[in-house]
Amino acid sequence: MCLYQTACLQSLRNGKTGGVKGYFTKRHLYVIGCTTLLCFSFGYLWNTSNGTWLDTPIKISSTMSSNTQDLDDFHKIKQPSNHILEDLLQIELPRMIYTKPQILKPSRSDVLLMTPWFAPIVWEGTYNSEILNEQFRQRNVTVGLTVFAIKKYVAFLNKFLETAETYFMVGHRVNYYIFTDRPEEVPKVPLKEGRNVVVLQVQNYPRWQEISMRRMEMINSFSQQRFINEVSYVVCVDVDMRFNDQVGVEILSDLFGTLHPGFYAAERQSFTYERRPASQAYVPRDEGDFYYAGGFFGGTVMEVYKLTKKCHEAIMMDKAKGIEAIWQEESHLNKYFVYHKPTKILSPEYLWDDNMGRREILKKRRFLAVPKNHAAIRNK
Ligand code: UD2
Repeated sequence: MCLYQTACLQSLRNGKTGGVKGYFTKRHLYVIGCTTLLCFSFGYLWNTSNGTWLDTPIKISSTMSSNTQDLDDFHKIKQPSNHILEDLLQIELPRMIYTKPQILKPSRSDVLLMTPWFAPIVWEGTYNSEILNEQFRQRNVTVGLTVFAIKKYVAFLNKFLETAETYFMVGHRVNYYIFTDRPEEVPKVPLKEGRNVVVLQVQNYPRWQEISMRRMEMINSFSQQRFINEVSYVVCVDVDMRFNDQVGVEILSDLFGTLHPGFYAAERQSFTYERRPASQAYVPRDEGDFYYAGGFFGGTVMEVYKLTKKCHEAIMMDKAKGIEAIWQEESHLNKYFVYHKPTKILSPEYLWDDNMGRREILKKRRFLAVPKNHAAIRNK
C-alpha cells in the first residue's frame, strides 16, 4: 500500500472529510488526484498502442488444478487485462471453509498424537477429512488394497469387499488386489466408479503359518511387477475383517503401521516381539516403540516394496536355520519398524476386535475382526 492510500485510510478511520491532518492540505490532495488520473490515462494509451491488453477476460475457477494447470494459471494471471474490475468479479478463488485449528486447544488430550520422531498417530478428532480428501484428489491418487483369500478364507471376501465399498477410500480410485488360489470363488460385488477388482492367482501352502508369512514374498513380487505402474499407495490387510466406519486418505503416508489392539497401552517388556537372538526377527528387550499388527500396514509402492523384501529375506534366512518367528511375518514386521520408523501410525480404531470390549478412547471402530472358528477354517 502506498503512502497516499495509507494516509486516506488513516483519515477515514479518524472520520475526517476535509484535508488529511498532519499529511496533506486539500490543495495537495487535488494535485495528487489529478496527477494519478493523468498517469492512469497515459498508461492505458501506451499499453493499448503496444497491444498488450488481453481481449478475453481471465477466469480462474478450478480448485483442483494440477501442477501444470497451476503454472498456466500463474502465467495468465501475470498478463494485464483491459477490464480490471470485470475480471476481478469473474475470478472464483478456491474456498476452504472449516473450523480454524486452535494452537492452545489440542484436538485430543487423552492419547498420544505424535511419536518422538514426529510421525502423527491417527485418532478420530485429530484431522479434517475434507482438507485431506482435497489434497489427495488434486494428486488423483489411486490406492491398492491387497488382501489374501487362500483356501477357505475366500468365504470372508464378500463381507470384506461389500463393507470396503461403503467405507474404504470413499470418493477415491481403488484397486482391490485379491490374492487367491480359488479365483472362481471370488464373489462379484458391485463396485462404484473408479474402483476395480484384480484377481491374482497364487499358490497355496499346507500350513496357515506359511500362507500368512508368504504374503510378504507375494506383495513384494507384485509391487515390482504391477503395483508400481498402477497405484501410488499399497494398503495390506487381513481378509477376516470388515469395515465398520470410514477408512480414508488420512491413513496414507510413505510408510505406516497400526497399533495392535492387544498392546497399544502395554510396556515394552510385554510386547510379543521375537525374543530368540537366533531369529532375524529378534528385538532386544530394551528396544522398540510399539507393537504393530501384522493385519494392517502400507505405504508408497516403493516403501512397501522395501519392507516386504526385507521381511521376506529375513523369513527365508530363519527358514534356512529351521526357525519360525513367534508371530510369523508379524514378528518380522515389528523388527522392521524398530529400525525403519513408520511415517504415520494408525490407532487401534483401524484394527479392533469386539471380543476385547469397547474403550472410551476409541471414538470409532473402523475395521473389525470377523469372528472365526480357527479349527474349521485354518489349513482347510
Ligand atoms: C494374526 C495377525 C495376522 C498375522 C498372523 C500371523 C492381526 C489382526 N492378525 O492373525 O496379520 O500376523 O497373526 O500369525 O494382526 N490366510 C488365508 N488363508 C489361510 C490362512 C491365512 O488366506 O488359510 C490369510 C488371510 O488373509 C488372513 C491372514 O492370512 O486374514 C492372516 O491369517 P489369520 O487371520 O488366520 O491369522 P490371525 O487372525 O491369527
